[in-house]
Amino acid sequence: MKHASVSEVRDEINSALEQVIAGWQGPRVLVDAMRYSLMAGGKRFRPILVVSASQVVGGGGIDPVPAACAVEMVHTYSLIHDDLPAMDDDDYRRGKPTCHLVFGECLAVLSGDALLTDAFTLIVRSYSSRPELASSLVRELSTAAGSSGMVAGQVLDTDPGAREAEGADLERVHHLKTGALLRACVRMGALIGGASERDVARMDRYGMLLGLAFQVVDDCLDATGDLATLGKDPGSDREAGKVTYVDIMGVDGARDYARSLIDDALDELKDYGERAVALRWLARRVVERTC
Ligand code: GRG
Repeated sequence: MKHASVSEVRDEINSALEQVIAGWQGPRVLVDAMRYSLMAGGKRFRPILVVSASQVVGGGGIDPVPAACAVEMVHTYSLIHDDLPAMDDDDYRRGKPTCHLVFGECLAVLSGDALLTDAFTLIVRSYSSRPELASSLVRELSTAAGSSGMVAGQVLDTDPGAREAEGADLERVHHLKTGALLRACVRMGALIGGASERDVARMDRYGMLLGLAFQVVDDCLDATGDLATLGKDPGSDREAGKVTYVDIMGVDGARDYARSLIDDALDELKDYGERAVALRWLARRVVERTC
């Protein structure tokens, strides 16, 4: 699937996810809950990043799609858990009632657990002929998602006491909560594509800048968007009393900051010519997006 357009990659990810789901053998109600959230219509930004980063460094002949699907499964788990009453208590996600409203809290917790766990099974099975690559991909994804990555960010974001005790500023919280997974996407794609250490380092910096810009724009959308365009309730940050980039810089200032982060991210791609077309497009989408 080298050099396919972004929408072709999205279609390929969606069909691959359907195939993954077809292989699930758990209780029907669990599979239904997992499928409901996974196929609810996300942008597939993270899996597209994995595939696009693999193309930048040559592609290497190894299929990035299973790793891309695994990242989307981890992302979907985090959204299901984030929406629970114990966390953000949200009613809508991806334009549909949240998983716990449809299936109940117990199944929502468990379907998130299963998506997270099955993501690693998918990687290990799909790359079994390349055990070193499989191990590197598991390390990248587990580190990004775990107690020193996304979960750490979620704790700092939801617990002001923990944030204060750790001396964590807003930027640190977002690097962990949103940036770590986006960074892992491009690092995983680069590893699948057979990247040199220098390329991985460039992808890492691109991912870090993109992740921060993504969150800054998310704060703007939370302050200015509506349910119809966002697919989730806006204003949840304000309701939860969270400090956002909009509080610090205003909407225009936050948008300017996001643009400057994206300019820096694009700089990291300047040596890759045509092979980085998709990564450049994705970076621009981060600041242009409305949902
Ligand atoms: C529960 C461990 C745990 C972590 C939750 C993802 C997350 C961490 C919280 C979601 C809340 C939020 C608004 C985070 C900021 C940015 C973000 C991750 C938005 C959702 O991702 P999109 O916009 O969503 O890519 P789609 O639905 O398109 O996949």
